[in-house]
Amino acid sequence: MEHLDQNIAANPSFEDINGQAIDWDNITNVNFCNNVVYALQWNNSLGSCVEFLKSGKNVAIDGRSFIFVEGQISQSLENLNVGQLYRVTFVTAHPPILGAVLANKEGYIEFGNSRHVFMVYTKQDKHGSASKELNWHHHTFYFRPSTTTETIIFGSMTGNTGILFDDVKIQETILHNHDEVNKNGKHIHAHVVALHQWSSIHASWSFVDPESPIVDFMWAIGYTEGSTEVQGFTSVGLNNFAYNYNVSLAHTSVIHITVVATNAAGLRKESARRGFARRFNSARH
Ligand SMILES: [Ca+2]
Repeated sequence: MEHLDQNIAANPSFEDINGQAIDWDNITNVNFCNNVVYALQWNNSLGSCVEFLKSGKNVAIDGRSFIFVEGQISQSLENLNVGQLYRVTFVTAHPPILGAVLANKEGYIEFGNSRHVFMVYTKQDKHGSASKELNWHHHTFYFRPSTTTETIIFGSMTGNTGILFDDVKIQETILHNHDEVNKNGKHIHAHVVALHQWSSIHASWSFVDPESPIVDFMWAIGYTEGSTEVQGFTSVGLNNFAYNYNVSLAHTSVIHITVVATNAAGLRKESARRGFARRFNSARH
């Protein structure tokens, strides 16, 4: 599986804005939604609140600014290759509501007719209040366009007080059918986000069976090759990717993801991949 370098999202890092940005470094008491702004190339849905945050320090994941969204923003993507697999990666974080105890939040991404919900975990300091420091979560999803023009939407679930987004990448993916790639497990990609007791695991894969079409994928997560202590085998149908936002990892740095493809003839092919549980931000206080 190869991800092409070209990012087809416009203004993907929310650096170009129409309106006034809020200076992160001078935030004392955040009062969002007084003055709604627009990210160039992005549309705000009716009733949504969108704000820009800017910092001279390295607060954004990419560039200097990032976006706060309560409700949803969207962008129309054109000249898509119908039926091809596209990868969407982005980062999210909680907005800084100083002194308040935060709950975990949910956001969603929509592309064409498919919607995926993701979690944004909180990080609390020793006193139980929220930290001003951002804990960016990395997310990965895959989509297959059914027409050459599709709308991509990023949003926060109803009842939430909004989510920060940065660094959107939308890249076309090419699936290869090379035996040597299939043998060494390089056709499974995985990343892990671990934040205190919460973790999420994203995995994607490419299997090609030249003799009989694949009809089902199952994936499992464990601490040794082929094992399932963290997550038992779970079917994801014909999806080339899967995610689990509710994972408890023991204190270990290695996880193994096993994917089983079943073809129309009922034959199964198994492949395992070792992933490293990168602990984003977990050492900071
Ligand atoms: Ca940015």
